[in-house]
Amino acid sequence: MARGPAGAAAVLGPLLWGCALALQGGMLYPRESPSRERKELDGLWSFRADFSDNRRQGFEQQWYRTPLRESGPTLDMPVPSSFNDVGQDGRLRSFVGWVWYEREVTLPQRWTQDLGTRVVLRIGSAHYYAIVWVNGVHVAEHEGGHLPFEADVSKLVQSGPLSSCRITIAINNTLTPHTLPPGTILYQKDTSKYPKGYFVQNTHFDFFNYAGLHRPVLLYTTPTIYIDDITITTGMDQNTGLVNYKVFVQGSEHFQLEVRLLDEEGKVVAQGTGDQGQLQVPSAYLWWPYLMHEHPAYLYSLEVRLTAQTEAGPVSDFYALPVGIRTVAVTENQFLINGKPFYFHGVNKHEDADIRGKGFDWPLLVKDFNLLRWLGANSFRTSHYPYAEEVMQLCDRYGIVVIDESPGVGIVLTQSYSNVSLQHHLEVMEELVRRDKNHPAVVMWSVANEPASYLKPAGYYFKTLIAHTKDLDPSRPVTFVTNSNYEADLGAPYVDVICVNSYYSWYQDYGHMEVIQLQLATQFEKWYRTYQKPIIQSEYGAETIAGFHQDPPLMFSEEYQKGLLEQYHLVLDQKRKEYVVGELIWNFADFMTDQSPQRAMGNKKGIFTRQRQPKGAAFLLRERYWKLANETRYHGSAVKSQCVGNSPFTF
Ligand code: GCB
Repeated sequence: MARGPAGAAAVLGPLLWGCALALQGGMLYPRESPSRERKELDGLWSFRADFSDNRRQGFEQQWYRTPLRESGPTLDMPVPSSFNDVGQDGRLRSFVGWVWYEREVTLPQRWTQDLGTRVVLRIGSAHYYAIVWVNGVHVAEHEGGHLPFEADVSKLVQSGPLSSCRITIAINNTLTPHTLPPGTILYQKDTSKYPKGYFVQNTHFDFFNYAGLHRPVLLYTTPTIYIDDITITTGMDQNTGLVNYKVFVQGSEHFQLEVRLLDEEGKVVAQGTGDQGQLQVPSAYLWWPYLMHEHPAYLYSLEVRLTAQTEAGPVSDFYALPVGIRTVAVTENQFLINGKPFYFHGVNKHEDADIRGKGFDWPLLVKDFNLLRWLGANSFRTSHYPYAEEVMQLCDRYGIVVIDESPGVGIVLTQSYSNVSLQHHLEVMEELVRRDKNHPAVVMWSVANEPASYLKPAGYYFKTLIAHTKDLDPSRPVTFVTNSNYEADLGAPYVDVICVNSYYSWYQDYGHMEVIQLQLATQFEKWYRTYQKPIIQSEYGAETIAGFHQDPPLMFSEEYQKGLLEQYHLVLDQKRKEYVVGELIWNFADFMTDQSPQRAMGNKKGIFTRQRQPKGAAFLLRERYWKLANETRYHGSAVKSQCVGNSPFTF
């Protein structure tokens, strides 16, 4: 949804944010196929931050009308990347307001001349609010920094003799009580202490509000009659895999659809026609999580072929979607995948690294997955926002199970429970489900992290939000992540799984690891007694500066982190025999936060440093996770004897 931040408007000027459009169309990942081409726009873009007092000079002078360099000095800015840490300008690192990106693109001749080609601009993530122009013409607006959006730019690129186009994107990172995540702008009016017009942005979450074009930007083509969306749900009937499909087509009402399901060897195992149906796969290979089965992450390929007759001749479109056949269910004390108890032994992550901030980076991603597999982690939570689509694809391929979280983090102000906020949150869940619904790796939605769920309006807010998410996707459980310290949790009655964060002997009883076992056992018993739902310890951990050693352990040393984890594990080992179904360490790696006296250059609760080097706790967890994997592995079922999912490990 698009709207202007009430507080920010005074300083940042009356923003253009108007009223929201309802969610339209699909958001299939742009894949190449015989009928679809891609042109990646990653690389250097021209960049300019609007440092004017009201941050509105760019709009007043219409920087989108002519090349950005004509408006004044520009910088080279890599895409994808956050803009904050790549330069040497301290003002840019903490900049709040509008920044401008621009890129000239040369297009293949066919794209500009063939009117049967549809050209789409796709932006993987622009944090937080974005306005897009092509050749000076407004083509899209989007609110929310973690989900993709698109604009059909065919008419613009096909309207003249030009074979190039100019893409301008203005991005505003201002957060308000109604954005997700929320934030506030604080104006300091005491002129004896602050210069005139001084303001800062405050947030209630513990990571740096990096901004910019964080994920790939690209142009892709489809025919003008095209496959717009596909929805898959899967099931099992004895040994027969069931793949229910629904295909949405745009551009015509007269078309034929053929659907084929291929196994990993390219053999057709089922086929159908029409825009919806059920494919039955005898003796199906199931999609199993990493380490749960000797052949995890089996992926079929669903090939959808559209054909239509038009006055100009026949049109065809082709899209291939990876499909994993698996089921998910929740009982009073178990989380079941393919009908077998699944125990989450994994991590919480962040999209975060040196220099690039939250910018997508393949080497970093592959390193992270190699570390996850080394660790024996079978799962992670996308704390605290949706991650890049390429991350989700690797999870499918490697069998890493995902709790897919919305950017609902730091919802603590009463204003953030208003109808305006709720409406936006509902739409974000729609965008998230639309993007990630077909990933077998995604087994649960998390609508928020540690919202102030004890506030009165939280009951209605979460009831509505969770019900809506279940309507959008009845095939997956829904949760939100709570804090063990909350006296009341008005949202918990509506979740399927209790996810609870606690930091015993860290934020309370500092240094006293001897209280952990009692306090953690009390926590689990209290939550289970109240709700009779399976529980995941969704965060626990200790701040640790790599290389700090102290024995007997003191806080911030590697020994303390290990000692604290061990105390948690003693209780987890008892309770996982009853109703605890998972443990996710906080955090996979150190990450950047706002500056504060509590944070020494970011949050250091990683078991790896920000540069992905192990602290002592990584080895401790590795031993534990492999042991858990061997205990909880499912022995049975006839599966294909072939290495899938690139797993380098054998049992
Ligand atoms: C939490 C939050 C997480 C913080 C973590 C911490 O409960 O969910 O975002 O980073 O604690 O380290 O304080």
